Amino acid sequence: MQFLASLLLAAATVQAHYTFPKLVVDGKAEEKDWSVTRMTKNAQSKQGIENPSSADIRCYQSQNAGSVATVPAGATIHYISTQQVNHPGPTQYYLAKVPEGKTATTWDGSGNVWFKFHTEMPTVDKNKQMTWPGQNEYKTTNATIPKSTPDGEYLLRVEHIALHMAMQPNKAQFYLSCSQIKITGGGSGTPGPLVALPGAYKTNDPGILVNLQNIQPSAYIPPGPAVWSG
Ligand SMILES: [Cu+2]
Repeated sequence: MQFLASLLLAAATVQAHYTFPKLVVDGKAEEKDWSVTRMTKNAQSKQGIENPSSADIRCYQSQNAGSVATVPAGATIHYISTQQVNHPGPTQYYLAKVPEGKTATTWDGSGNVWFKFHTEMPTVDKNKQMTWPGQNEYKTTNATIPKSTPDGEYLLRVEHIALHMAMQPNKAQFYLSCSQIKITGGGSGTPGPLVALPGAYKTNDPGILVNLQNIQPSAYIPPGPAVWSG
């Protein structure tokens, strides 16, 4: 019985983590897992990243993907999650434009190239727990690709930051994926501010090292640069 109990406990722990293997654009999901989304190192383990300065914070990838998804500017996107996104914390989305002479299927996303176009603030639920939009769903929350984003190939990055242990340093958990996309029908906006990953996050950022019991929802500060909304 002891053995069974610990097996069940181990299973429950694994259930608490997740990956985002499938991008959905205007309601249409990529054909199969990891076809435009780069397979992540935790595809099996589902473990999050705890060190926000680690190289894995960029895309956490084990390999590039084979294809590139066409995404119209103004499209609504989200990701399918392998498990319930059950931890409190924000979902954020970033884009990085593939430089001249490179392609989305091979580029590594290095440099001051990433801008954030979506983040979220918490509310308090009926149990007086801080909660974020989309918590406990099997998908990430929706975001809109800003209409004025210039055409071209990009890496699209989703992250969910799990904050249930975040009162200790390096115990927030980052769950993320990057997809290879091509934006069409866009505009002449100038996205920014542009940041590097790793680089944009520090262990003691107030949105990463945070005790959710001790703050009001409106006092939460999502980590990273300001949102560019086009
Ligand atoms: Cu978990």
